[in-house]
Amino acid sequence: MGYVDEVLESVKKKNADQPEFLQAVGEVLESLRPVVDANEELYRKNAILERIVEPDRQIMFRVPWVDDKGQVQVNRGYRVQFNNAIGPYKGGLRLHPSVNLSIIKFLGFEQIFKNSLTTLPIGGGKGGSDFDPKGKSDREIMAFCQSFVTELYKYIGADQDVPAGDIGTGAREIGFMYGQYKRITNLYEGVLTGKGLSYGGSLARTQATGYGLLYLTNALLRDHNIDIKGKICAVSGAGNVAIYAIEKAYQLGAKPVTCSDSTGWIYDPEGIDVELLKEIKEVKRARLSEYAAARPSAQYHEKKNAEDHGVWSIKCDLALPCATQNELNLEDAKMLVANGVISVTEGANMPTTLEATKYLQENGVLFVGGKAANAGGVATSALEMSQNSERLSWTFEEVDGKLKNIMETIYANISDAAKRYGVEGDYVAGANIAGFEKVVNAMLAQGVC
Ligand code: NDP
Ligand code: 2IT
Repeated sequence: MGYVDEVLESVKKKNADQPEFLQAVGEVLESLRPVVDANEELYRKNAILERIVEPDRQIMFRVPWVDDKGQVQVNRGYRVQFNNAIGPYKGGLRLHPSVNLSIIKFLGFEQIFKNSLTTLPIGGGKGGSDFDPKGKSDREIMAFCQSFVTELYKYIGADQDVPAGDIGTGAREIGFMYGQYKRITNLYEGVLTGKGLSYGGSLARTQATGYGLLYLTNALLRDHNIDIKGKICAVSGAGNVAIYAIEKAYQLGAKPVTCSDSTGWIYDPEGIDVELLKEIKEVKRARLSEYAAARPSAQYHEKKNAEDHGVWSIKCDLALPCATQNELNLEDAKMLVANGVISVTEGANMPTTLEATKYLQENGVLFVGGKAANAGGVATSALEMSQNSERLSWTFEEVDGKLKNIMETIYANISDAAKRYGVEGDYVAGANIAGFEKVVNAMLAQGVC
Protein backbone atom coordinates (compact mmCIF):
# COMPACT_ATOMS: atom_id res chain seq x y z
CA MET A 1 0.00 0.00 0.00
CA GLY A 2 1.26 3.50 -0.81
CA TYR A 3 2.17 5.95 1.94
CA VAL A 4 -0.91 8.18 1.38
CA ASP A 5 -3.26 5.18 1.57
CA GLU A 6 -1.61 3.87 4.73
CA VAL A 7 -2.00 7.20 6.49
CA LEU A 8 -5.56 7.66 5.25
CA GLU A 9 -6.45 4.25 6.63
CA SER A 10 -4.93 4.98 9.99
CA VAL A 11 -6.64 8.40 10.20
CA LYS A 12 -9.97 6.74 9.41
CA LYS A 13 -9.44 4.15 12.15
CA LYS A 14 -8.40 6.67 14.77
CA ASN A 15 -11.12 9.22 13.96
CA ALA A 16 -14.02 7.07 12.82
CA ASP A 17 -16.54 9.33 14.55
CA GLN A 18 -15.30 12.54 12.87
CA PRO A 19 -16.80 12.74 9.35
CA GLU A 20 -15.95 16.37 8.62
CA PHE A 21 -12.34 15.89 9.73
CA LEU A 22 -12.03 12.75 7.59
CA GLN A 23 -13.50 14.61 4.62
CA ALA A 24 -10.96 17.43 4.94
CA VAL A 25 -8.00 15.06 5.41
CA GLY A 26 -9.17 12.89 2.52
CA GLU A 27 -9.34 15.83 0.14
CA VAL A 28 -5.90 17.11 1.09
CA LEU A 29 -4.03 13.80 1.14
CA GLU A 30 -5.60 12.58 -2.12
CA SER A 31 -4.44 15.68 -3.94
CA LEU A 32 -0.95 15.53 -2.40
CA ARG A 33 -0.23 12.18 -4.05
CA PRO A 34 2.10 13.60 -6.74
CA VAL A 35 4.21 15.46 -4.15
CA VAL A 36 4.27 12.52 -1.77
CA ASP A 37 5.22 10.13 -4.57
CA ALA A 38 8.13 12.38 -5.51
CA ASN A 39 9.41 12.52 -1.90
CA GLU A 40 8.13 9.28 -0.40
CA GLU A 41 11.31 8.11 1.31
CA LEU A 42 12.01 11.42 3.01
CA TYR A 43 8.42 11.95 4.13
CA ARG A 44 8.01 8.39 5.39
CA LYS A 45 11.22 8.46 7.40
CA ASN A 46 10.14 11.72 9.01
CA ALA A 47 6.50 10.65 9.42
CA ILE A 48 5.45 13.92 7.80
CA LEU A 49 1.89 12.81 6.99
CA GLU A 50 1.32 11.13 10.37
CA ARG A 51 2.47 14.32 12.08
CA ILE A 52 0.49 16.74 9.94
CA VAL A 53 -2.83 14.97 10.57
CA GLU A 54 -2.38 14.88 14.36
CA PRO A 55 -3.00 18.20 16.17
CA ASP A 56 -0.24 19.48 18.45
CA ARG A 57 -2.94 19.52 21.12
CA GLN A 58 -6.71 19.75 21.47
CA ILE A 59 -8.16 21.55 24.42
CA MET A 60 -11.76 20.99 25.54
CA PHE A 61 -13.31 22.68 28.51
CA ARG A 62 -16.49 23.52 30.41
CA VAL A 63 -18.00 26.97 29.87
CA PRO A 64 -20.52 27.76 32.61
CA TRP A 65 -22.49 31.01 32.41
CA VAL A 66 -25.68 32.47 33.85
CA ASP A 67 -28.63 33.32 31.56
CA ASP A 68 -31.06 36.23 32.00
CA LYS A 69 -33.40 34.09 34.09
CA GLY A 70 -30.64 33.35 36.60
CA GLN A 71 -30.26 29.79 35.31
CA VAL A 72 -26.74 28.36 35.01
CA GLN A 73 -25.99 27.07 31.50
CA VAL A 74 -23.07 24.87 30.48
CA ASN A 75 -21.45 24.75 27.05
CA ARG A 76 -18.36 23.00 25.77
CA GLY A 77 -15.38 25.08 24.63
CA TYR A 78 -12.70 23.97 22.15
CA ARG A 79 -9.33 25.09 20.91
CA VAL A 80 -7.42 22.81 18.60
CA GLN A 81 -3.81 23.93 18.10
CA PHE A 82 -2.98 22.01 14.97
CA ASN A 83 0.41 23.01 13.63
CA ASN A 84 2.78 25.90 14.39
CA ALA A 85 5.65 25.06 12.04
CA ILE A 86 5.50 28.42 10.25
CA GLY A 87 4.06 30.74 12.92
CA PRO A 88 1.84 31.03 16.00
CA TYR A 89 -1.45 29.13 15.81
CA LYS A 90 -4.03 31.27 14.05
CA GLY A 91 -7.68 30.67 13.27
CA GLY A 92 -11.20 31.64 14.21
CA LEU A 93 -13.65 30.73 16.94
CA ARG A 94 -16.97 29.28 15.79
CA LEU A 95 -20.03 29.70 18.01
CA HIS A 96 -22.82 27.48 16.67
CA PRO A 97 -24.89 24.66 18.20
CA SER A 98 -23.51 22.22 15.60
CA VAL A 99 -19.91 22.66 16.82
CA ASN A 100 -18.14 19.46 17.87
CA LEU A 101 -14.58 18.14 17.83
CA SER A 102 -14.87 16.87 14.25
CA ILE A 103 -15.86 20.29 12.94
CA ILE A 104 -13.17 22.14 14.89
CA LYS A 105 -10.52 19.64 13.75
CA PHE A 106 -11.56 19.92 10.09
CA LEU A 107 -11.39 23.68 10.31
CA GLY A 108 -8.05 23.63 12.15
CA PHE A 109 -6.58 21.21 9.61
CA GLU A 110 -7.71 23.36 6.65
CA GLN A 111 -6.30 26.40 8.40
CA ILE A 112 -2.73 25.01 8.30
CA PHE A 113 -2.66 25.06 4.50
CA LYS A 114 -4.73 28.21 4.10
CA ASN A 115 -2.49 30.17 6.42
CA SER A 116 0.56 28.91 4.60
CA LEU A 117 -0.94 30.10 1.29
CA THR A 118 -1.30 33.65 2.62
CA THR A 119 2.53 33.94 2.43
CA LEU A 120 2.45 35.29 6.01
CA PRO A 121 3.94 33.59 9.11
CA ILE A 122 0.92 31.97 10.76
CA GLY A 123 0.28 28.40 11.89
CA GLY A 124 -3.07 26.59 11.97
CA GLY A 125 -5.63 26.37 14.76
CA LYS A 126 -9.37 26.69 15.37
CA GLY A 127 -11.75 26.82 18.28
CA GLY A 128 -15.25 27.61 19.36
CA SER A 129 -18.19 26.27 21.27
CA ASP A 130 -21.61 24.67 20.83
CA PHE A 131 -23.03 27.89 22.35
CA ASP A 132 -25.82 29.36 20.20
CA PRO A 133 -25.62 33.18 20.09
CA LYS A 134 -29.01 33.43 18.35
CA GLY A 135 -31.67 35.10 20.43
CA LYS A 136 -29.32 35.81 23.34
CA SER A 137 -29.19 39.21 24.99
CA ASP A 138 -25.97 41.24 24.95
CA ARG A 139 -25.53 40.43 28.63
CA GLU A 140 -25.82 36.70 27.98
CA ILE A 141 -23.31 36.94 25.12
CA MET A 142 -20.92 38.79 27.43
CA ALA A 143 -21.38 36.24 30.22
CA PHE A 144 -20.58 33.41 27.82
CA CYS A 145 -17.57 35.19 26.25
CA GLN A 146 -16.09 36.07 29.65
CA SER A 147 -16.44 32.51 30.90
CA PHE A 148 -15.02 31.10 27.65
CA VAL A 149 -11.91 33.29 27.89
CA THR A 150 -11.49 32.61 31.61
CA GLU A 151 -10.34 29.15 30.54
CA LEU A 152 -9.02 29.88 27.03
CA TYR A 153 -6.61 32.64 28.16
CA LYS A 154 -4.22 30.00 29.53
CA TYR A 155 -3.47 28.70 26.08
CA ILE A 156 -3.39 31.81 23.88
CA GLY A 157 -1.09 34.83 23.46
CA ALA A 158 0.18 37.22 20.79
CA ASP A 159 3.15 34.95 20.01
CA GLN A 160 1.43 31.70 20.88
CA ASP A 161 -2.09 31.41 19.51
CA VAL A 162 -4.23 34.24 18.12
CA PRO A 163 -7.96 33.44 17.72
CA ALA A 164 -10.41 35.51 15.64
CA GLY A 165 -14.00 35.43 14.37
CA ASP A 166 -15.89 32.75 12.43
CA ILE A 167 -19.57 31.75 12.31
CA GLY A 168 -21.34 33.39 15.25
CA THR A 169 -18.25 35.31 16.38
CA GLY A 170 -18.05 38.91 15.18
CA ALA A 171 -16.82 42.24 16.54
CA ARG A 172 -19.16 42.16 19.56
CA GLU A 173 -17.92 38.76 20.77
CA ILE A 174 -14.25 39.57 20.06
CA GLY A 175 -14.65 42.77 22.10
CA PHE A 176 -16.02 40.93 25.14
CA MET A 177 -13.30 38.29 24.84
CA TYR A 178 -10.54 40.87 24.52
CA GLY A 179 -11.80 42.72 27.59
CA GLN A 180 -11.73 39.56 29.69
CA TYR A 181 -8.26 38.53 28.43
CA LYS A 182 -6.88 41.95 29.30
CA ARG A 183 -8.50 41.87 32.70
CA ILE A 184 -7.12 38.46 33.63
CA THR A 185 -3.61 38.85 32.21
CA ASN A 186 -3.07 42.61 32.53
CA LEU A 187 -1.58 42.46 29.03
CA TYR A 188 -2.54 44.76 26.16
CA GLU A 189 -1.41 42.67 23.24
CA GLY A 190 -2.61 41.48 19.86
CA VAL A 191 -4.02 38.21 21.20
CA LEU A 192 -7.21 38.33 19.12
CA THR A 193 -7.88 39.72 15.66
CA GLY A 194 -11.04 41.25 14.30
CA LYS A 195 -10.88 43.74 17.17
CA GLY A 196 -12.71 47.09 17.10
CA LEU A 197 -10.83 49.98 15.51
CA SER A 198 -10.49 51.87 18.81
CA TYR A 199 -8.55 49.08 20.50
CA GLY A 200 -6.14 47.65 17.95
CA GLY A 201 -8.36 46.36 15.17
CA SER A 202 -7.37 46.74 11.53
CA LEU A 203 -9.26 48.70 8.93
CA ALA A 204 -10.58 46.36 6.21
CA ARG A 205 -10.58 43.23 8.43
CA THR A 206 -14.40 43.24 8.47
CA GLN A 207 -14.51 43.31 4.68
CA ALA A 208 -11.44 41.14 4.09
CA THR A 209 -12.82 37.64 3.55
CA GLY A 210 -15.57 38.72 1.17
CA TYR A 211 -13.41 41.26 -0.66
CA GLY A 212 -10.56 38.75 -0.89
CA LEU A 213 -12.91 36.14 -2.34
CA LEU A 214 -13.82 38.53 -5.15
CA TYR A 215 -10.20 39.60 -5.75
CA LEU A 216 -9.29 35.96 -6.21
CA THR A 217 -12.35 35.21 -8.36
CA ASN A 218 -11.47 38.16 -10.57
CA ALA A 219 -7.85 36.97 -10.91
CA LEU A 220 -9.12 33.50 -11.86
CA LEU A 221 -11.51 34.85 -14.49
CA ARG A 222 -8.92 37.26 -15.93
CA ASP A 223 -6.49 34.37 -16.33
CA HIS A 224 -9.15 32.64 -18.43
CA ASN A 225 -9.88 35.81 -20.42
CA ILE A 226 -13.30 36.26 -18.86
CA ASP A 227 -14.54 39.70 -17.80
CA ILE A 228 -16.27 39.75 -14.42
CA LYS A 229 -18.38 42.74 -15.48
CA GLY A 230 -22.06 41.90 -15.86
CA LYS A 231 -21.70 38.41 -14.44
CA ILE A 232 -24.62 37.15 -12.34
CA CYS A 233 -23.54 35.83 -8.93
CA ALA A 234 -25.38 33.35 -6.71
CA VAL A 235 -24.23 33.91 -3.14
CA SER A 236 -25.21 31.78 -0.14
CA GLY A 237 -25.04 33.01 3.45
CA ALA A 238 -25.91 36.43 4.79
CA GLY A 239 -23.15 36.86 7.33
CA ASN A 240 -19.79 38.56 7.38
CA VAL A 241 -18.34 36.76 4.37
CA ALA A 242 -21.47 36.89 2.19
CA ILE A 243 -22.19 40.58 2.82
CA TYR A 244 -18.74 41.80 1.79
CA ALA A 245 -18.55 39.37 -1.11
CA ILE A 246 -21.77 40.95 -2.39
CA GLU A 247 -20.41 44.46 -1.83
CA LYS A 248 -17.16 43.78 -3.73
CA ALA A 249 -18.99 41.92 -6.50
CA TYR A 250 -20.88 45.15 -7.23
CA GLN A 251 -17.67 47.19 -7.09
CA LEU A 252 -16.15 44.93 -9.75
CA GLY A 253 -19.22 45.26 -11.97
CA ALA A 254 -20.88 41.91 -11.27
CA LYS A 255 -24.47 41.44 -10.10
CA PRO A 256 -25.21 39.35 -6.99
CA VAL A 257 -28.84 38.20 -6.95
CA THR A 258 -29.14 35.77 -4.01
CA CYS A 259 -28.30 35.30 -0.34
CA SER A 260 -29.47 32.91 2.39
CA ASP A 261 -29.54 32.23 6.11
CA SER A 262 -30.47 29.19 8.15
CA THR A 263 -34.18 29.94 7.82
CA GLY A 264 -34.53 30.74 4.13
CA TRP A 265 -33.12 32.25 0.97
CA ILE A 266 -33.65 35.30 -1.20
CA TYR A 267 -33.74 35.72 -4.96
CA ASP A 268 -33.68 39.37 -5.90
CA PRO A 269 -33.46 39.69 -9.70
CA GLU A 270 -32.73 43.40 -9.41
CA GLY A 271 -29.64 42.63 -7.37
CA ILE A 272 -29.23 42.28 -3.61
CA ASP A 273 -29.59 45.59 -1.79
CA VAL A 274 -26.42 45.35 0.27
CA GLU A 275 -27.18 48.30 2.54
CA LEU A 276 -30.55 46.79 3.45
CA LEU A 277 -28.86 43.44 4.05
CA LYS A 278 -26.31 45.06 6.37
CA GLU A 279 -29.06 46.83 8.30
CA ILE A 280 -30.98 43.57 8.78
CA LYS A 281 -28.02 41.34 9.61
CA GLU A 282 -25.41 43.61 11.22
CA VAL A 283 -27.67 46.03 13.09
CA LYS A 284 -31.00 44.31 13.77
CA ARG A 285 -29.61 40.73 13.76
CA ALA A 286 -32.92 39.71 12.14
CA ARG A 287 -34.06 37.00 9.70
CA LEU A 288 -33.98 37.29 5.90
CA SER A 289 -37.78 37.32 5.72
CA GLU A 290 -37.42 40.97 6.80
CA TYR A 291 -35.36 41.65 3.68
CA ALA A 292 -38.18 40.38 1.48
CA ALA A 293 -40.73 42.37 3.46
CA ALA A 294 -38.77 45.57 2.81
CA ARG A 295 -37.96 44.95 -0.86
CA PRO A 296 -40.72 44.35 -3.41
CA SER A 297 -38.39 42.85 -6.05
CA ALA A 298 -37.23 40.09 -3.68
CA GLN A 299 -38.61 36.57 -3.52
CA TYR A 300 -38.28 34.78 -0.18
CA HIS A 301 -38.13 31.00 0.00
CA GLU A 302 -38.21 28.85 3.09
CA LYS A 303 -35.15 26.84 4.09
CA LYS A 304 -33.41 24.76 1.42
CA ASN A 305 -34.29 21.07 1.69
CA ALA A 306 -33.47 17.88 -0.19
CA GLU A 307 -35.77 18.68 -3.12
CA ASP A 308 -35.01 22.36 -3.18
CA HIS A 309 -31.62 23.53 -4.45
CA GLY A 310 -31.93 26.89 -2.74
CA VAL A 311 -29.75 29.63 -4.20
CA TRP A 312 -28.07 27.05 -6.49
CA SER A 313 -31.29 26.72 -8.49
CA ILE A 314 -30.90 30.28 -9.78
CA LYS A 315 -29.21 30.62 -13.15
CA CYS A 316 -25.83 32.26 -12.52
CA ASP A 317 -22.32 32.69 -13.91
CA LEU A 318 -20.43 32.77 -10.63
CA ALA A 319 -21.38 30.68 -7.59
CA LEU A 320 -20.05 31.93 -4.26
CA PRO A 321 -20.93 29.63 -1.34
CA CYS A 322 -20.40 31.73 1.81
CA ALA A 323 -22.44 30.02 4.58
CA THR A 324 -21.15 26.73 5.96
CA GLN A 325 -19.69 23.26 5.25
CA ASN A 326 -21.38 20.85 2.84
CA GLU A 327 -24.03 23.33 1.73
CA LEU A 328 -23.49 22.58 -1.99
CA ASN A 329 -24.08 18.91 -2.83
CA LEU A 330 -23.93 16.84 -6.00
CA GLU A 331 -27.52 17.64 -7.01
CA ASP A 332 -26.85 21.35 -6.52
CA ALA A 333 -23.69 21.04 -8.62
CA LYS A 334 -25.67 19.38 -11.42
CA MET A 335 -28.14 22.23 -11.34
CA LEU A 336 -25.35 24.82 -11.53
CA VAL A 337 -23.69 23.05 -14.47
CA ALA A 338 -27.03 22.70 -16.30
CA ASN A 339 -27.47 26.44 -15.87
CA GLY A 340 -24.04 27.19 -17.36
CA VAL A 341 -22.07 28.26 -14.28
CA ILE A 342 -18.53 29.44 -15.08
CA SER A 343 -16.87 29.29 -11.67
CA VAL A 344 -17.40 28.18 -8.08
CA THR A 345 -15.16 29.94 -5.59
CA GLU A 346 -15.62 29.11 -1.92
CA GLY A 347 -16.06 31.86 0.65
CA ALA A 348 -17.03 29.35 3.34
CA ASN A 349 -14.84 26.50 4.57
CA MET A 350 -15.52 23.24 2.70
CA PRO A 351 -19.02 24.27 1.51
CA THR A 352 -18.88 21.90 -1.48
CA THR A 353 -19.09 18.15 -0.88
CA LEU A 354 -16.34 15.96 -2.38
CA GLU A 355 -18.76 14.50 -4.97
CA ALA A 356 -19.96 17.95 -5.99
CA THR A 357 -16.39 19.25 -6.32
CA LYS A 358 -15.47 16.33 -8.55
CA TYR A 359 -18.55 16.84 -10.71
CA LEU A 360 -17.89 20.55 -11.14
CA GLN A 361 -14.24 19.97 -12.06
CA GLU A 362 -15.12 17.21 -14.52
CA ASN A 363 -17.63 19.48 -16.18
CA GLY A 364 -15.19 22.26 -16.86
CA VAL A 365 -16.23 24.60 -14.06
CA LEU A 366 -13.39 26.74 -12.69
CA PHE A 367 -13.28 25.67 -9.04
CA VAL A 368 -11.23 27.22 -6.23
CA GLY A 369 -11.63 25.82 -2.72
CA GLY A 370 -11.90 27.82 0.46
CA LYS A 371 -8.29 27.34 1.52
CA ALA A 372 -7.24 29.66 -1.25
CA ALA A 373 -10.41 31.62 -1.98
CA ASN A 374 -11.30 32.69 1.57
CA ALA A 375 -7.73 33.20 2.81
CA GLY A 376 -8.14 36.98 2.67
CA GLY A 377 -9.75 37.02 6.11
CA VAL A 378 -6.93 35.34 7.95
CA ALA A 379 -4.34 37.16 5.81
CA THR A 380 -5.77 40.47 6.99
CA SER A 381 -5.79 39.11 10.54
CA ALA A 382 -2.05 38.59 10.12
CA LEU A 383 -1.80 42.20 8.91
CA GLU A 384 -3.66 43.21 12.09
CA MET A 385 -1.02 41.29 14.09
CA SER A 386 1.73 43.20 12.28
CA GLN A 387 0.09 46.53 13.06
CA ASN A 388 -0.33 45.53 16.73
CA SER A 389 3.35 44.54 16.93
CA GLU A 390 4.55 47.85 15.55
CA ARG A 391 1.81 49.73 17.46
CA LEU A 392 0.65 51.51 14.33
CA SER A 393 -2.55 51.53 12.27
CA TRP A 394 -2.45 51.45 8.51
CA THR A 395 -5.02 53.18 6.29
CA PHE A 396 -7.91 51.30 4.69
CA GLU A 397 -6.28 51.73 1.27
CA GLU A 398 -2.98 50.29 2.50
CA VAL A 399 -4.56 47.18 4.04
CA ASP A 400 -6.96 46.67 1.13
CA GLY A 401 -4.09 47.06 -1.34
CA LYS A 402 -2.03 44.42 0.49
CA LEU A 403 -5.09 42.13 0.61
CA LYS A 404 -5.61 42.43 -3.15
CA ASN A 405 -1.94 41.70 -3.73
CA ILE A 406 -2.04 38.66 -1.45
CA MET A 407 -5.11 37.20 -3.20
CA GLU A 408 -3.53 37.67 -6.64
CA THR A 409 -0.33 36.04 -5.38
CA ILE A 410 -2.32 33.13 -3.94
CA TYR A 411 -4.00 32.61 -7.30
CA ALA A 412 -0.65 32.71 -9.11
CA ASN A 413 0.91 30.28 -6.61
CA ILE A 414 -1.87 27.70 -6.70
CA SER A 415 -2.06 27.87 -10.47
CA ASP A 416 1.70 27.43 -10.68
CA ALA A 417 1.78 24.51 -8.20
CA ALA A 418 -0.91 22.70 -10.21
CA LYS A 419 1.13 23.17 -13.39
CA ARG A 420 4.37 21.99 -11.73
CA TYR A 421 2.74 18.71 -10.74
CA GLY A 422 1.00 18.09 -14.06
CA VAL A 423 -2.54 18.90 -12.95
CA GLU A 424 -2.99 22.29 -14.63
CA GLY A 425 -6.31 23.93 -13.80
CA ASP A 426 -6.88 21.75 -10.72
CA TYR A 427 -6.80 24.56 -8.19
CA VAL A 428 -7.80 22.25 -5.34
CA ALA A 429 -4.63 20.24 -5.81
CA GLY A 430 -2.65 23.43 -6.50
CA ALA A 431 -3.75 24.96 -3.20
CA ASN A 432 -3.09 21.86 -1.16
CA ILE A 433 0.33 21.37 -2.72
CA ALA A 434 1.44 25.00 -2.45
CA GLY A 435 0.21 25.26 1.16
CA PHE A 436 1.79 21.93 2.12
CA GLU A 437 5.24 22.60 0.62
CA LYS A 438 6.05 25.52 2.89
CA VAL A 439 4.82 23.77 6.05
CA VAL A 440 6.75 20.60 5.25
CA ASN A 441 9.98 22.49 4.63
CA ALA A 442 9.63 24.12 8.03
CA MET A 443 8.76 20.82 9.72
CA LEU A 444 11.78 19.07 8.21
CA ALA A 445 14.10 21.92 9.22
CA GLN A 446 12.81 21.89 12.80
CA GLY A 447 13.43 18.19 13.41
CA VAL A 448 11.25 15.75 15.28
CA CYS A 449 8.68 17.83 17.15
P1 NDP B 1 -21.54 34.52 10.04
O1 NDP B 1 -21.92 33.94 11.35
O2 NDP B 1 -21.31 35.97 9.93
O3 NDP B 1 -22.58 34.12 8.91
C1 NDP B 1 -22.86 32.78 8.61
C2 NDP B 1 -24.00 32.72 7.63
O4 NDP B 1 -24.20 31.40 7.20
C3 NDP B 1 -25.31 33.18 8.22
O5 NDP B 1 -26.09 33.73 7.21
C4 NDP B 1 -25.88 31.89 8.75
O6 NDP B 1 -27.29 31.92 8.87
C5 NDP B 1 -25.47 30.92 7.68
N1 NDP B 1 -25.26 29.59 8.28
C6 NDP B 1 -24.37 29.25 9.21
N2 NDP B 1 -24.49 27.97 9.57
C7 NDP B 1 -25.50 27.51 8.87
C8 NDP B 1 -26.11 26.24 8.78
N3 NDP B 1 -25.68 25.19 9.53
N4 NDP B 1 -27.12 26.10 7.91
C9 NDP B 1 -27.54 27.13 7.16
N5 NDP B 1 -27.00 28.37 7.20
C10 NDP B 1 -25.99 28.54 8.03
O7 NDP B 1 -20.22 33.71 9.61
P2 NDP B 1 -19.14 34.10 8.52
O8 NDP B 1 -19.77 34.85 7.40
O9 NDP B 1 -17.99 34.68 9.22
O10 NDP B 1 -18.69 32.65 8.03
C11 NDP B 1 -19.28 32.00 6.91
C12 NDP B 1 -18.34 30.93 6.40
O11 NDP B 1 -17.09 31.51 6.01
C13 NDP B 1 -17.95 29.84 7.40
O12 NDP B 1 -17.74 28.64 6.72
C14 NDP B 1 -16.63 30.33 7.95
O13 NDP B 1 -15.85 29.29 8.49
C15 NDP B 1 -16.01 30.89 6.68
N6 NDP B 1 -14.94 31.87 6.84
C16 NDP B 1 -15.09 32.99 7.60
C17 NDP B 1 -14.08 33.92 7.68
C18 NDP B 1 -14.23 35.19 8.43
O14 NDP B 1 -13.30 36.00 8.38
N7 NDP B 1 -15.34 35.44 9.11
C19 NDP B 1 -12.78 33.69 7.03
C20 NDP B 1 -12.75 32.52 6.19
C21 NDP B 1 -13.79 31.66 6.12
P3 NDP B 1 -27.92 32.17 10.32
O15 NDP B 1 -27.50 33.54 10.72
O16 NDP B 1 -29.37 32.00 10.15
O17 NDP B 1 -27.30 31.12 11.20
O1 2IT C 1 -11.69 30.41 8.52
C1 2IT C 1 -10.98 31.42 8.68
O2 2IT C 1 -9.96 31.61 8.01
C2 2IT C 1 -11.41 32.41 9.67
N1 2IT C 1 -12.45 32.24 10.27
C3 2IT C 1 -10.56 33.61 9.94
C4 2IT C 1 -9.46 33.28 10.90
C5 2IT C 1 -8.63 34.44 11.37
O3 2IT C 1 -7.74 34.17 12.20
O4 2IT C 1 -8.82 35.58 10.94
